[in-house]
Amino acid sequence: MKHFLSIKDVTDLPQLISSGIAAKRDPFADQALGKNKTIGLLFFNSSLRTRISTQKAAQNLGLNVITMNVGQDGWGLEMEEGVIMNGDKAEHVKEAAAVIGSYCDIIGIRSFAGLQDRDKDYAEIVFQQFKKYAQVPIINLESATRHPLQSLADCITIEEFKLKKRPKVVLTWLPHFKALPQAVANSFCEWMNPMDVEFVITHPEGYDLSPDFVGKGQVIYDQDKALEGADFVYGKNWSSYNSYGQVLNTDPSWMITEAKMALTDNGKFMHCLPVRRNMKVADEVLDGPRSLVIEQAANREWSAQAALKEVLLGL
Ligand code: AN0
Ligand code: CP
Repeated sequence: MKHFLSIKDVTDLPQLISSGIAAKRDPFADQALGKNKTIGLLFFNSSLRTRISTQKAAQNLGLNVITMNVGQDGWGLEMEEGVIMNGDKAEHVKEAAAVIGSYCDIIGIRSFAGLQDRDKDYAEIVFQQFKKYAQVPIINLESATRHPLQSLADCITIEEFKLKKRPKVVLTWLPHFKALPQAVANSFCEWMNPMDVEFVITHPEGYDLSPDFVGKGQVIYDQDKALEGADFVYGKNWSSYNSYGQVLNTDPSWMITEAKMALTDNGKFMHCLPVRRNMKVADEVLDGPRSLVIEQAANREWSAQAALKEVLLGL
């Protein structure tokens, strides 16, 4: 059984990127692969892109799709073992996952970090429990610590738009007043590490990501210096990992503007979306020719299709 939970489940990254690009050129080539099979997409949190692109990719592969907002419409699910269920959770994941696994050949799950307890979030209990009790392959639609379908779409986008053999890619923290997870940033680091890119990460002091994800990424705390000569600027806000889940800084000078982009080598701007305009990124960048955000989001369909194809081949 082949899960798709992180880059650790990928055996050949260049091949997976090529598979996504091939799906974009010929979306229905593998229609027979998913015929008479069902994927269940379970959302504990909101989504626009992940929900629609994964559904579309699954349909391109001939799969039947069932989508459920479990966080809203389902019974509250208890994830811990051996507890007395006298609280607000009506059902245990042991039964829920086993039942959903009996209806579906593949299960996709979105479950964000709670940002209260680092050990608990980083243990990925929701995914571990579904993996254990559903007995079918699990796809990560953004977990507490990772968003691999986003990262694969980001890799596809960089491959498509790069003008140099080894482009400079800068992940920059962006200001925001709300606490957001580290998942997108963690995952982006994890996927940039094996890519043939010069990878730089910039953020204010106190926003260091877990070294397990940073890997070979070069951390430069001065954003202007980090942006020098960049070919791709990848913006994202995240809350602190060390002071877990806290907002330590909202300095507006970290917002990406045309003046910031002028420091790059005619660089392109990327963001996973949703993005708050003129808080994280200025209108002038998002509405200008440097923005790749729509192309990047469109590639979510092809990253999902490449990942689902791998999982279907391993059934
Ligand atoms: C989420 C996050 O930062 O993880 C989802 C991004 C794809 N973003 C928000 O909650 C705004
Ligand atoms: N980028 C992304 O995952 O978007 P959604 O949260 O809308 O799915």
